[in-house]
Amino acid sequence: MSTNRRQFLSGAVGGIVTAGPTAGTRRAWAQGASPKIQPGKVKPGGRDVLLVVDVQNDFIPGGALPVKEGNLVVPLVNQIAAGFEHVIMTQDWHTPGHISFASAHPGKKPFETTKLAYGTQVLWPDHCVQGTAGADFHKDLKIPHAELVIRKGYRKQMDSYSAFFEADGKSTTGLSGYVRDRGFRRVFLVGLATDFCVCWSALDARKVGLGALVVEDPCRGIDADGSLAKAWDQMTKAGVKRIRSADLPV
Ligand code: VGL
Ligand code: ZN
Repeated sequence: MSTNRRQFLSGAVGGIVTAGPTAGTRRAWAQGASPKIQPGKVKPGGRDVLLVVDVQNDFIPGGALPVKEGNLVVPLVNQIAAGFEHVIMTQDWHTPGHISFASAHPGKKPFETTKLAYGTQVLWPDHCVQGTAGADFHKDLKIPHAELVIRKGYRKQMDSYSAFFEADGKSTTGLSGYVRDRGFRRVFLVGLATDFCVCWSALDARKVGLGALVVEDPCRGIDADGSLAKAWDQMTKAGVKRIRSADLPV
């Protein structure tokens, strides 16, 4: 992709606030308040796509790698998805004995880390094993018009938090090509977990020149060792917008 197209695309996010700030709002910003997007002012259109990240049984309380309150995102995700013409869902999809599992590393426990060829890997409980009930989408997730389900983390020797690139930052899932071919310009992200798969996907969306907006309330984080605050920091620095469902016309 050319630099010009990248610049154009990254500028696209700037167009979401339709009303200009009032003098009072500008004063508040000058005093350090972050610019708030007006309720209902972000209007998804034909060049926007909603990425529903890993709303799978293993990430729900009771699952193998439960995300606190993960179940609470489901009704909101359904509601938001209904307002999008285009939806892509992701599914964490590991081989048995996957390299990201603590059980594959003798002496290691879940949430410890290890060094692998592609960098530091957090080690997880066995989760989202291909074809198991834990890898299924939550039974109440209802997005019949989703156009693509992208599976990731299926290479035994490499993890993939991001829906775009695997943990080496180079191996592609094919999603950036799909998004380009479909002409999408902005990706809205919801799902689990904020600080891992949502964050890494949002950062990679920016890397391939897309606008990226994380809708905060239909997300929940794992927050292992400060990972949630770090994730928001990284996302903000990369130009990922943080919005709430109330900013959408749903
Ligand atoms: C995820 C840890 C391991 C996620 C997936 O969906 O955020 N986190 N695998
Ligand atoms: Zn995983």
